[in-house]
Amino acid sequence: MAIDWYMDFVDLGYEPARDELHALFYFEPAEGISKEEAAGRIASESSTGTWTTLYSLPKRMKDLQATVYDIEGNYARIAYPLDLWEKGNAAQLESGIAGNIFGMKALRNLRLIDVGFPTEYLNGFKGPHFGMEGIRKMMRIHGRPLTGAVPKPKVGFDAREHAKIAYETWMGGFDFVKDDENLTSMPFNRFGDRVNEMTRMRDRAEQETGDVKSAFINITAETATMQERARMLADHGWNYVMIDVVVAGTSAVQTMRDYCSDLGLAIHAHRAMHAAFTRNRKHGISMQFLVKLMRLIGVSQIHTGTAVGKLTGSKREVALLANVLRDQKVKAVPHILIDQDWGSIRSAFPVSSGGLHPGLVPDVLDIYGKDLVLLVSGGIHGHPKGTRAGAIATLQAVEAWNEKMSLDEKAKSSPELALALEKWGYYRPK
Ligand code: CAP
Ligand code: MG
Repeated sequence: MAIDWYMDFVDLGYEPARDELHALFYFEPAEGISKEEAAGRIASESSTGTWTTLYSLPKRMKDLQATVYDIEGNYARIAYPLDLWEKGNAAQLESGIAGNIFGMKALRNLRLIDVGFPTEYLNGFKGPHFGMEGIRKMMRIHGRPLTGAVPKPKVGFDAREHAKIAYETWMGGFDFVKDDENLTSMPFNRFGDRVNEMTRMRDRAEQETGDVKSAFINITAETATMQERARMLADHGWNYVMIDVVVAGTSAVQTMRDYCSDLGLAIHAHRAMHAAFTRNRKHGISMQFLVKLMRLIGVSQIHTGTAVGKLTGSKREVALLANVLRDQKVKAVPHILIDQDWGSIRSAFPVSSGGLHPGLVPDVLDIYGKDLVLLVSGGIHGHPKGTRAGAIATLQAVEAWNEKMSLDEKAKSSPELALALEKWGYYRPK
């Protein structure tokens, strides 16, 4: 009498139905477990299976079973019937295809790489409120990257000092000032004080420059407080909030997407903590899946890496993440991306940040092109002539890239860039 039925979830000749959800996994079976059985266990545990055969099984179960339809080396593709997924419930999606399966003893390693969503599933979500075009229109920025900086060090300034640095950043020509991921509301810099000081400085900078100036002010907290903070920002004329989406949680981001949309607020998604599960190439969840989920839920932009800065992510990976966020139809890349037609889901901006300075700007723009939010933080506040000069130097580097001119050439007529190159050259932080 068989005690398990994992192989019932494997059919390598199966042709997935158009309205099924497809998942791509990297997997390594444990000792003594065949690849077919290991893949069958993934499909079973993430759909209608369990560890033992059962006394009785309603017919409906068979229709709801996931099916392993392709195994190529250590890569398995699994098709999931649409009825397994609650419409519009992103957390339930994660519990299914990114839940128990990571802890199965039958696997040494498992990594969820990508998911292909059928149109019927996409229709359960609203996606980004603005899209890249909407953001550009709102900010009156066309034909160039959007630029911003974080006051550095990460935390420790009081609200007035923080806003002063913001003013210098805006006067240097940058569009945005971003809170750091761990700055929320502390005794030395209360959220309300920061909003008031930042509003004062924004109004002054907008008056003096004639440009739209904005900020990604971090509202991360439990959801009711995030709603209160979003309302405060909207009341003070801001057009963005920032949320650390991984630590806030998928359901909180879903709630805030609609709440912010009603207030006309875009969401800047910081991805702090992602590397706890995206970094290990053999186990965890890919950044492709995280950016895809966040575009589906509807953030306006999310960090995707620099390839040349201080945090992980190869050039190829970074460029593919940008495609997942910006393109209408994402092409398949073997073992990395499943093709995805986003239908009516609007686009979102990739955000490149982390260890950047003017000398690295062309490398980043070579990867991303101009549809990007470029954040250079330490790389402007560390400029020999200070924040404003650092922002000017960064924008001179963006100009050089646009003009297809080397930075050394540009520096001959751009003193702020010359000083930045003197200090950092083309150094790539580790
Ligand atoms: C960058 C940053 C961002 C990282 C996040 C920091 O500051 O503010 O949080 O970019 O990484 O705290 O390090 P610097 P990622 O520009 O001074 O490094 O963008 O990869 O999610
Ligand atoms: Mg930061």
